Amino acid sequence: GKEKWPRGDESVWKEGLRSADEDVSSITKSIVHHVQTSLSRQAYNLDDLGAYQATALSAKDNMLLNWNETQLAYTRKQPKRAYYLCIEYLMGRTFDNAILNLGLKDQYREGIDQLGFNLEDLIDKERDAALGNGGLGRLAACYLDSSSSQELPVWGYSLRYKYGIFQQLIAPDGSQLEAPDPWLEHLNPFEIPRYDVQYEIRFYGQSERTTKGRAVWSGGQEVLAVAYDVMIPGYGTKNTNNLRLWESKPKRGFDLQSFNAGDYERAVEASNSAEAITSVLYPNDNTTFGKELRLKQQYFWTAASLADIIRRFKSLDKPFSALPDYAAIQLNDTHPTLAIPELMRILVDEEEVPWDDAWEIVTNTFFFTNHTVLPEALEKWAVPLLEHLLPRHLQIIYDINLIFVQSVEKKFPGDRDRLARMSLIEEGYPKQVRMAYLAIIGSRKVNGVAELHSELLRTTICKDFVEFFGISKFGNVTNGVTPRRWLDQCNPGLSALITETLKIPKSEWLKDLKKLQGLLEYADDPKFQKKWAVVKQTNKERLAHYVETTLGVKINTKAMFDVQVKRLHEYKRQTLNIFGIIHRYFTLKSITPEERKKTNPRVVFFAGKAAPGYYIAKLVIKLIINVARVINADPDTKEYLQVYFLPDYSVSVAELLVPASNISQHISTAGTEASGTSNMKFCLNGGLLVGTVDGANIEIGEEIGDENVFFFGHLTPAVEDLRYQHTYHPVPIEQKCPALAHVLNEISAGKFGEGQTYEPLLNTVRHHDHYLLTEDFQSYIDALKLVDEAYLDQSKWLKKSITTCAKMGKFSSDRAILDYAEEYWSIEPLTVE
Ligand code: 4GP
Repeated sequence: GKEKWPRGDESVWKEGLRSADEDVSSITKSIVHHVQTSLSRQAYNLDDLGAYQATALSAKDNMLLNWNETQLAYTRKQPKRAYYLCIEYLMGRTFDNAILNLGLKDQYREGIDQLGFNLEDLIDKERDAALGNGGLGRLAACYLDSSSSQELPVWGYSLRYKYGIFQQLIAPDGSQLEAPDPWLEHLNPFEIPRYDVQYEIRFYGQSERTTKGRAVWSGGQEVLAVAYDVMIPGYGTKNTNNLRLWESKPKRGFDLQSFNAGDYERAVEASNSAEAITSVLYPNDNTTFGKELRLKQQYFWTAASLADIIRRFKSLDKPFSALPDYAAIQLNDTHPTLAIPELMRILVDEEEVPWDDAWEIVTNTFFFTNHTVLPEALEKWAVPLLEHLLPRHLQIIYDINLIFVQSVEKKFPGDRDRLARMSLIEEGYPKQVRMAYLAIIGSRKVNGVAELHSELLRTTICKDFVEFFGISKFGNVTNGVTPRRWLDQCNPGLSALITETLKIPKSEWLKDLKKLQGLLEYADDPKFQKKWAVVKQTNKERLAHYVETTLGVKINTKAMFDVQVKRLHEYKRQTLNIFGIIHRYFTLKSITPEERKKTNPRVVFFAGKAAPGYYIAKLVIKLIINVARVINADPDTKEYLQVYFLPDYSVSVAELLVPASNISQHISTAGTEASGTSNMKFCLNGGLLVGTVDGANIEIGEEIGDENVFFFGHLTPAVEDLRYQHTYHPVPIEQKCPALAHVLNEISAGKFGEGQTYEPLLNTVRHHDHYLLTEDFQSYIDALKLVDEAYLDQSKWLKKSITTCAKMGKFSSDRAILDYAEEYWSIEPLTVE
């Protein structure tokens, strides 16, 4: 039946409702309105930044209408929802994506033009929301886009860091310097502060056990979590999901007693410590950081998110046993694992649900994805720290562990080693809680992010757990990327060419990426190849323009563009690339000018940040920059080889690099890169791939044909043996790989600046060589030779490029999110009318 209007005169309300802007004139009206009111400025004193803000506010209004309807539909229809808990969301810019998803980009362009501004200039005024380090956070952003676009009821939860990932500056000597990223220093048009949504979060204090496994946790410090909502517009749909970010605030402004006594510093101490929780994103990728403040962040975020989820569930008036029918909670890596003992605490202590029933609910509500097998990334928290900060949670973890270990003992009687291996508590000084194990036993299903990675999980980290729970608990969802941002938005030329060629509306292939296959029939067509090449060339020129304005250098856009952009990490082997470049440089120097003319000119781009405390990674940046300096200045070779390091890599810089690459490098030691997602972005934009047989590279090869990928290097099963050999039967590098030895010796000898500087880096290769550069260098060089040869035949190359793009359908994040929805969360699309 029809619902009763809640208050006042319904028609007056309805008349007052704003309707969506659909034409240019309503858009310009709304922009002018925001200039006049929200910004209180005028045409006389409006600069690009102000114009951007007013325009963004108008786009936000349009998104908000859809957002409101979406939330109302969810509340009314009560579907099962999924909650994606991720400590990082690397969103990048919002405005361009928003008007594209709303289908209003042309209207905005014209309106802005009429107001005397230029759309691209305004787009450039937006600062990236960089609340993430790399792959993990960007994946989360792609998944939110896909959840809205596929009309799935999904919310994200994270923290509203005041400072995102640091700004990277490069000192004259090539060192990385870090500056803060005060991304909120101007108005952020795309967030809605929800002062009405607040929770109190407790830290420290005492936990007194009572009866029936319950306890009372009291005392300590209480901090407020305040919600900020970010709208996530779907493409070609009204569905607009929500990303809720928590900000920490002191519960009481300051300590009045100290204030009155004149001790002002003391008075604001508590308030500072509360605000510190969400002040900064930890700048580490694929590594843990065992600091108390990080643990505080994790608990603050998971506790606030759970309080919010439980409040919403309780409004449905169902028994707690129904929670898994209404909520699936995705633990994205181990960072939110405290949600497991926190939900136990809420159910057992606050809601008086018996322990076993509570555990049944918990283990049907959570799902866990692992994103890396690197040992330095496996989170463990010291027991004394946990006990101090979260005394009740430690008790709960011990109780969970006791029951679990008993059940393992029952299944494998007398197997002491197994019990020690599987225990949530690792012995030692101090004892540590193994968060991945807690996530595994507390979740309904566990998955990795590419076939190889999921298989490695099943046979290594999770092996004992597979034997205990059975294989069906351990699945795979290969990562994906959103084709909206990573093709349509970043490469409008290619998007238009694809639409024109497929002869279907853009919205059709963008939401069903397998449709790209329709391009295959044109892969050999010289006319189509020509158009394809023109788009690539335009993108290369766009990138060259950016490089010229930021670095002040002109680059040869006729050369092959070769790109490696990602976090600096030893396992990702930027070193292999820079050593390969040095090798190429020496080769070019050793041949005659005539022979040089026959070589394939190459411009190599690097970009990426190193964690501020990661000494070797920072040395790699320094080496790249100093090698570039020498090579770029050499008159003998500069036409054939150029190297650039673009500072301050970001989502927005990636949007320029990805469409411009002819070839990109994904060259991690086999078995170390869980998936990789930029490999997908480059291929989707018709760039070819040089890569190891690792992560999602393998599945890309399966889809597009191995003949279209330049694979090289040892395979995963060989890696362990090789490392063993390196440790117990080391062979000097001169013997194992003379070409690489020569490169290292020249660096030591000071060819690229003070050789001594690089010794610690070079020694990681000379001794032990954990990442197997000496093993893979020769086949890497050989693969690059094949690249050069292939590039000489442009028609064949273009065919490869077109085929690659055409067969990338699998790697849409729409496929991935639907996989999670069906196989894991059991949620269904709900179309907002
Ligand atoms: C990354 C993995 O290193 C990368 O291979 C994967 O594509 C990405 O997650 C998304 O699944 N891991 C991290 C991390 O960023 O911090 O562990």
